[in-house]
Amino acid sequence: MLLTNLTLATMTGGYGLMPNAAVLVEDGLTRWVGPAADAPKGKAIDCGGRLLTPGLIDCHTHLVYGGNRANEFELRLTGVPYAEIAKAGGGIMATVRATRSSSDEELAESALKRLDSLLAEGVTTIEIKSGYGLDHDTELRMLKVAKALEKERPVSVTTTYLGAHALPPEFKEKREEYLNIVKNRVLPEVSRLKAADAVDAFCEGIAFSVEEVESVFEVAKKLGLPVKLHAEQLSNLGGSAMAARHGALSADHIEYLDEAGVEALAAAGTVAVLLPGAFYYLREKQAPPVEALRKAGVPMAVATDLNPGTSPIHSVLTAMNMACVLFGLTPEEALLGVTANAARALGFKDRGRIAPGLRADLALWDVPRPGDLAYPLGFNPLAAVIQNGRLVRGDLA
Ligand code: DI6
Ligand code: FE
Repeated sequence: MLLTNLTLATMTGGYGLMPNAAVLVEDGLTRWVGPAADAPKGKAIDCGGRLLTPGLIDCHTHLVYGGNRANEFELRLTGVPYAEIAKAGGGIMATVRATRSSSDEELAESALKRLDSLLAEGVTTIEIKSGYGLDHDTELRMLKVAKALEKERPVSVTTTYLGAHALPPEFKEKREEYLNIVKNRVLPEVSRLKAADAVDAFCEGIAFSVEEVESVFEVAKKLGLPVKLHAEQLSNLGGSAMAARHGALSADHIEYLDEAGVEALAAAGTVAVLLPGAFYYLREKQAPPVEALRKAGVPMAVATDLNPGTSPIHSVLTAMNMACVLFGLTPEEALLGVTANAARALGFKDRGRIAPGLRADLALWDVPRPGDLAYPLGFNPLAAVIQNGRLVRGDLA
């Protein structure tokens, strides 16, 4: 497949803009990229000068879950804080109850609807976390359902075990016992079954302490699983710095990250994953330290954090816009955040940019400039998607 008359955003060194470009796709890979005038001979598809980017990557989601938390949305709008709802048995635990009582089929069916919203905007890779089962069987079921979505839709799914998301009520006053199950029973099984590609935790006053998370990370690393962390979302506990010490792929949320935390991420090459959806829904006041991250050269990714509580956002384009308006990212940083830097946050070297030898996961947009993607809200200019070298959506000509 030879595509010509393209405006390319290769996402190498910023937008990596190439006007009047051509791309050759073969056997699932991008083989050649360059000026249209120098393209290899062959029958080319004229793309009308439209913009071609890498397929978008949503590097932080909780896409698989049971139930719905619209009731909590309404409660929060009357002024009840998220942490208070969580303490009263709502929040994450409400979704845990609904997830445990859902069948695999029910989980898959609702997840597919949400996935379809993301795919309609050019997503070709998605990360999905467990963490709404919190018992051995339901956590493994969530991971299995998440991975199986790959068979239903043209998308790569990478899965993350989030057993340390919240303390299940049956372990109240028995924190250590729960963490021992995570470390000694579920994690080894996750590793043995290759059920997850990474391990995550929620490091927060309402969840787990830095020391508790570190003990989980130590086991994960012994099993060869990379780690990442929900950190500094509602307060500054120092979780990001600890995660960085363990070579974490990413530290996510990080609204309350301090200068020492920024330095730690920079030194470790850990990606800062910004999640403006949760910030927006919780009406948080403190934005992540974007200028400090920029100065320190910490790569920034952007994701939906799609979840039923704090971020029911089913749109990567919306997350990009919010990252610009709420956090002060440039549209270029926002696009890097859902392509090259999102790939890095997931440990992928084979995607997130357009270059010879990388996977041909590509999105064609009916806009002339890459800056046009983060600009509107509720408008989807996607024209076509190539996933793994095949046209899976829309038309190229
Ligand atoms: N941080 C989040 O934003 C989600 N999990 C987490 O650790 C929220 C999950 C939920 O409220 O269901
Ligand atoms: Fe999250």
